[in-house]
Amino acid sequence: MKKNNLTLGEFIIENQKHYKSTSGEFSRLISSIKLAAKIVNYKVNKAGLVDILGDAGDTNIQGEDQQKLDVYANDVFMQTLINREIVCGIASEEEDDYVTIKGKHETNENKYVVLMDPLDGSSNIDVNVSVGTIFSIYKRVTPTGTPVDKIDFLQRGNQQVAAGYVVYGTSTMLVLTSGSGVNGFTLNPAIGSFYLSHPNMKFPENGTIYSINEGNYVHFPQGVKDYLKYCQEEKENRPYTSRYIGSLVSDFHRNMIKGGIYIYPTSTKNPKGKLRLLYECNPMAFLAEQANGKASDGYVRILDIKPTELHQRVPFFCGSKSMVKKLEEFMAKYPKDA
Ligand code: P6P
Repeated sequence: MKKNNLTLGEFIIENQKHYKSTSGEFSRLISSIKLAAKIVNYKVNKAGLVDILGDAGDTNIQGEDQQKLDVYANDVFMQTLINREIVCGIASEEEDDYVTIKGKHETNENKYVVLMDPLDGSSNIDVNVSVGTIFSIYKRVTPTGTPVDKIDFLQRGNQQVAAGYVVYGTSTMLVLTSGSGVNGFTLNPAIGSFYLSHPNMKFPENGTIYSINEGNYVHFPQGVKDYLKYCQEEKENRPYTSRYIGSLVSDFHRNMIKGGIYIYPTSTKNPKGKLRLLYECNPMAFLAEQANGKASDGYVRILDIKPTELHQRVPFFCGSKSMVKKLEEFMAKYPKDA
């Protein structure tokens, strides 16, 4: 069979050896994420047709209005993972605290925890712009059979066993790494299967696209302001192109294919940055590094940051290696809080 006709399921089986899991638990975990993605994809594509738009009348811990699809996507991923009894705990942007999942025997014998942003970029839903799901998978650090603890979720990103995203765009793709490169799978909605369409995805070393909300310019650190001026000057292969969708998964995906950098710095409105370390920055940073890219907070590698809180935020600079390195050079000229 030609490699690029592999379904996601077949790919997982073929690459079982990479998953350091002999019992097939990891394959079943990815399979449950795949199923949830298909269910959410169906709803996202129908959002304009049924009364599912608009606020659910609730707000999440971030104080953000919960769109009905946010709530729906969270429920689907949570239920799919719980029903299959594959993980011992889940943390989600839409849940105030982590959720412990006991097995049949009211114990926590499963060894994986999942952290997720079930529907990132949801403010784009009612303007018909791509949104995405982001997930991060760790092995628990507490012994199996004992209660799950916060330390199972507050692991450094360099401990992830897998990470990925689903982009619900012009086509729906699931992009996945388990530490041996990045592979993209495109959903064939007629069949309901994800097919390997983008094997071994890599960030181009250089890029000419920068993604940032320049509306916050006056609040940016001086190093970021200097970098933006560098991007915009008429010199060498500059000015670069500015592209910002306002959906991390979509901006990241385009930058990985074409080359580019995504920047969400600190600002007075977001003094620690806006993006969450555990279920946005760490999984995207794992994917970026596995695709020969780079991800930092402007000073240190994202994957080396020691988490202290489930919903903590960090500045996020991620994409083509040479572009992130150049931005870090500008940031290094000033004290950290300048
Ligand atoms: P802003 C969506 O809410 C999100 O978390 C990312 O997907 C996106 O890149 C960013 O925030 C957009 O934030 O402040 O530019 O609207």
